[in-house]
Amino acid sequence: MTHAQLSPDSIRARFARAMSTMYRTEVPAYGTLTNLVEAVNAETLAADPAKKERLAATDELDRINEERHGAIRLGTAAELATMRRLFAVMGMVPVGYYDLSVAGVPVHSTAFRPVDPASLSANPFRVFTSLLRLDLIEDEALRAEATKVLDARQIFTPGCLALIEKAEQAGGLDEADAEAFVNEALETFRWHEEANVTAALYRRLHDAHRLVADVVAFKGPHINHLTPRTLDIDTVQDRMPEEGITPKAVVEGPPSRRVPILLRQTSFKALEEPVAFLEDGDSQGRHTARFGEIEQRGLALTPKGQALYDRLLSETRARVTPAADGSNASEYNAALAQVFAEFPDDLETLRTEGLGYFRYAPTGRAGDIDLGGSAADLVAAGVLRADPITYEDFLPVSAAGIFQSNLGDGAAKSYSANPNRERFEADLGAPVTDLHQLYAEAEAASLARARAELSRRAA
Ligand code: OOG
Ligand code: NI
Repeated sequence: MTHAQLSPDSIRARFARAMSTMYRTEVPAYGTLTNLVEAVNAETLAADPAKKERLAATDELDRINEERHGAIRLGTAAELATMRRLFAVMGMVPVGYYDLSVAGVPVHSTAFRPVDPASLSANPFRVFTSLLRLDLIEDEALRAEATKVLDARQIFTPGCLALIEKAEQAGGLDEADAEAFVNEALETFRWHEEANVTAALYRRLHDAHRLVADVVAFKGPHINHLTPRTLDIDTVQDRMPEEGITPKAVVEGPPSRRVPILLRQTSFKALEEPVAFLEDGDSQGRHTARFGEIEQRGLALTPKGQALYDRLLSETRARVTPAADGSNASEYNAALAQVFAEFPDDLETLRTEGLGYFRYAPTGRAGDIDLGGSAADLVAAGVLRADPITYEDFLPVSAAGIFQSNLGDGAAKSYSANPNRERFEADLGAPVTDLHQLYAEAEAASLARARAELSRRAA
């Protein structure tokens, strides 16, 4: 008899918990931050029963305090392709393509995450995964050296590779193998103090771009942050200094609103770490790799809503470009609030104007209604309720802001906008899933279920 297999959802939940435990030891400020976020979440829910009820209705209440996203940066196509297989064992697939070259960061990225609503509510753990683009580095000799170092490293343990293969062949892992897989996979994300290069090469990589040094100089893609989800980012931001944490001056994303949309994020520099380089003598160095971040998630926007968001954000940034040192933060925040006044800020308008995605369910109230009517009619008649679908993805401009604030001031270089999704997908070995399609499907499925239930009751 074969042993029962664990679901990918429960392997992912175990892995997320193991990562969190590891990161707490590696980066103590992360522990402080998660305690603060949990306290503020509890206060927010106590003060706002309607919010609590809505989160319960969309199956998010239980997941909030365990919800995390992390980020890694990879060096080669082969690493990216194997990472895809590793995440697949935990039910995480690549969603979205983010080109960050526009913002002066030589990477392009995707997010590995679960996609179906039940898996998301079980555990939504996601990892923002970037691939270094050495093609954007001008110095040819340096590019060749970096390639040589990257090609020689192996970021996965032999045990991890064997278990990925076993999971692919058997269609899953049993309890003992899942346990071993989580432990082996964790090794890839751990911080390694010993660098893969000499101090001299580190310096040259660093001068080309700090991000190049962060990827090439180390034995593996250390997890560089693990982000808890807060229900009130402004309050957490305000209270962070009391805990000895100094956040970046500007919160990325939309302004503070009655109805949160998309994603708001802020980060702080967590740690400067000692590094042992590959030679005697002047071999001790320091590297800032890891940081902290918090996020608040809101309504997922339709392409129409996203286009409005993109336009208003560009308008804001054309008025005030946030300075890296935070010196014009209040002007930026004022411009953001002013420009975004144009974005409707109540759920009903957001829904009826087709700006956001909603999940439909019967209210339980009977009505003398035409069951073939539109979703809007059924909601207006009081027989269906519409709850906002939460945005599960990332935002390229915000991600660039997070990268830059943690790479240090002056890290931005100018590259011309240079998206290359085809190349990314070839390196990944699979297409990335379109995120709007996922939300549209979730909305349509909820509506179909709700209609079926209404008809059953009417019969
Ligand atoms: C990733 C930065 C982007 C986010 O939440 O948008 C990010 C990185 O620094 O590797 O984490
Ligand atoms: Ni992040």
